[in-house]
Amino acid sequence: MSWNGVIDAYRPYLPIGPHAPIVTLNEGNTPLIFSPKLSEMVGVEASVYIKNEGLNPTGSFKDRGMTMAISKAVESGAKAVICASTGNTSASAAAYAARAGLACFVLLPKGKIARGKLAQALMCGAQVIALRGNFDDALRLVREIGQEYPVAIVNSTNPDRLEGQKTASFEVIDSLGESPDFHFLPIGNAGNITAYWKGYREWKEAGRCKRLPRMMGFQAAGAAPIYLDQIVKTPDTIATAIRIGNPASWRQAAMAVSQSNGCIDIVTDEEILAAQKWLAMNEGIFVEPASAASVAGLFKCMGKEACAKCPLATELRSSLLSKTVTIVCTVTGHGMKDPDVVALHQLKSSITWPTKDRIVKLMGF
Ligand code: AN7
Repeated sequence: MSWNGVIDAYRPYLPIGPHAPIVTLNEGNTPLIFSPKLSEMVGVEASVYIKNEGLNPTGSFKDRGMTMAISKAVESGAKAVICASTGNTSASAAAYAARAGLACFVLLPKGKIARGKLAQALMCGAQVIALRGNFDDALRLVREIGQEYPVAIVNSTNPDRLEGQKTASFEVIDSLGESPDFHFLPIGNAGNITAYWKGYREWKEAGRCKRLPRMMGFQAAGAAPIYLDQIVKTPDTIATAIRIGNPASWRQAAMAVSQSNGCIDIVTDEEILAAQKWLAMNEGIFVEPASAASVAGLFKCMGKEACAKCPLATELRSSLLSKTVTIVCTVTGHGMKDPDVVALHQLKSSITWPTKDRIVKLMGF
């Protein structure tokens, strides 16, 4: 059966009428990949899966929400859309707006957008406005402009975005036949963890599962307002996608974590880069730094540095984990979006005057 995107798959559960025009790039239906190595590290009866959202049409989870936001914008007669972005939202908005024939304006923090994402937005014809300031400044301006001018805001402050993004939880439950025990996610503007929690609750109400997961959210140590419980004025992290100091869905994300008996914690840039490298080296899954925050979080929960409140660490310490446990880590964006961080890992070598002998010697033969 052909896959025609998340609205086609889940229309009865989305706030969109039967006759609304659908703008889709066949997003969603991303693989849930079993990781034998992570499973073994967690425990004998553990199953750890990676939900690879980097395999969406524009290479990030944003497409699930964007199909909803742009379809609804078309339905309402909008001619233009606008968003603030750390990169992925702009790439997704630009692609879906191009498909719909809408003008697309994106406000970005200057010099802090991964090169691949900027290339995507520019190639799809978005009008890119780079600002001195961070994402939070850009979002504030977008909200003001959206109130006064005829442009639809397609940030996750638009509830349609979160409605689309909740379909990732539907897919996880449909694949596993039940909710996982723990769901690990990176947190930036905090929309995605909010959307996942909504999706899990709705699929339980719809009778598709019996229980709910614990939501485990990870912020970069230099951009951790929810963890610190205060706005971070100058957020900083190598994971530019989550370089956010005042998340729009702050309250909802905190609620998702407390209602699910989960945890919010931080991971350092070093831990993020180590997890990114580990995933690529051990599972062949190349993700962007922000995405690796979920896996870095799982490593942290398994280690001595786990925060005192961490429910997984508590279970691991009291060796409750002789029972089966299922863990899902969402990786949110593709590694090719941010080629510059790869330069941090050195090339093995380069050969100025190549000969077969020199090459095989380098190969260790
Ligand atoms: C790869 O593109 O905010 O907590 O403007 O690109 O729902 O914000 C991106 C966020 C995680 C955080 N991983 O998700 C934007 C933007 C990746 C991301 C997040 C983002 P939210």
